[in-house]
Amino acid sequence: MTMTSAALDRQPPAAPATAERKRWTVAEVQALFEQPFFDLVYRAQQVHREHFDPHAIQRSTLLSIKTGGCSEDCGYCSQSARHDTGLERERLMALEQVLDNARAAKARGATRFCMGAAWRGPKDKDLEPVLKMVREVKKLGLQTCVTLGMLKDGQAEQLAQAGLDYYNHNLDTAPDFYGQVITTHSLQDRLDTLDKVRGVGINVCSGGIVGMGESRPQRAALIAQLANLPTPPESVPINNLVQIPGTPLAGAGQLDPFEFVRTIAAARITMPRSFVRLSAGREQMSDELQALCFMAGANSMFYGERLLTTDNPDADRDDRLFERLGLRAV
Ligand code: SAM
Ligand code: DTB
Ligand code: SF4
Repeated sequence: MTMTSAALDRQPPAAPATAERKRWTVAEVQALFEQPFFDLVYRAQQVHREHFDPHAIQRSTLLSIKTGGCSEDCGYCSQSARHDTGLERERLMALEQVLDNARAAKARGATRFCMGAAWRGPKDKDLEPVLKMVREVKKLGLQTCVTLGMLKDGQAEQLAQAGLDYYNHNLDTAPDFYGQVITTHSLQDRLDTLDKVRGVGINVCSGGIVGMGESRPQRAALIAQLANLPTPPESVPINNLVQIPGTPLAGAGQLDPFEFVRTIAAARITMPRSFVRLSAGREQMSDELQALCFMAGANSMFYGERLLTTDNPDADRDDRLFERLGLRAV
């Protein structure tokens, strides 16, 4: 069967063989961050053009299928039961409502539909209805992604059998900052889940958050650990902290926006074949800042007016931005 060029655009690039791949030290990634801004962005744009069409941006739409009441204490998150954020808890969404959202996302032009649940990890009885959602969303002709927390033995296999395309599970931050943000599970727990996902052949979506009060070396360490995974993630979401009143991280100092662009550039250079996603925080960014992120190698975004519990730019605003920049959705 021959593939159309549109279908080819949607294929994740083949992961490079480990033998050819460079291992990045934190110092090397830090040295990237320390380059003059234009040198860094220029290099990132060169690397980007070697591997991708610089005008093509992948678009995923998010839906929170189970909101709030999470047992974990992630310091940034509106959905932790331990933070008083005023968020109303919701049970697992009914299949038909999920499908209505998926149809609307497809009609708007998204190619991937990401379903997020505020769980430490799914119980086996929780997984069954999610498997059904994956199968039914796929039938609409969308790629599927879920983010359900930590997986137990056997659960990744079930997701693979349902035909899941991507599993999102972020490393979130540097190993030596992790304990200041999250205490109810460890970074190793997260790495174990990524191993399970990789082991069954599901594409890995893993990135992190910046703007949580981490240092530049810690941002470099986050990027280095993602780039040095046995196989780099096919998709790397870079989130700028959305400060949520009632969470421990509300009131963290604002990150210099150029430092956010530097983080995108470092991800692009160290993971040349991965889709780097300009993720949470776009609502608070100017169009000009987003354009710099695309120039620094971001080639994926969340599309649609809602992330999980917070706002994202309206699709109309994004469509106008694409037009002004000569970008096209894939
Ligand atoms: N419970 C699952 C988990 O923790 O993997 C899935 C949902 S969780 C909300 C997915 C990711 O969203 C987190 O790992 C984090 O990187 C990102 N995220 C959550 N809240 C955020 C915020 N306020 N600002 C930026 N990113 C955030
Ligand atoms: C990711 O890295 N970012 C998305 C997705 N993966 C699941 C979530 C962003 C959440 C932002 C805060 C909120 O809307 O609750
Ligand atoms: Fe729960 Fe995920 Fe939020 Fe952590 S990030 S509190 S695991 S929903």
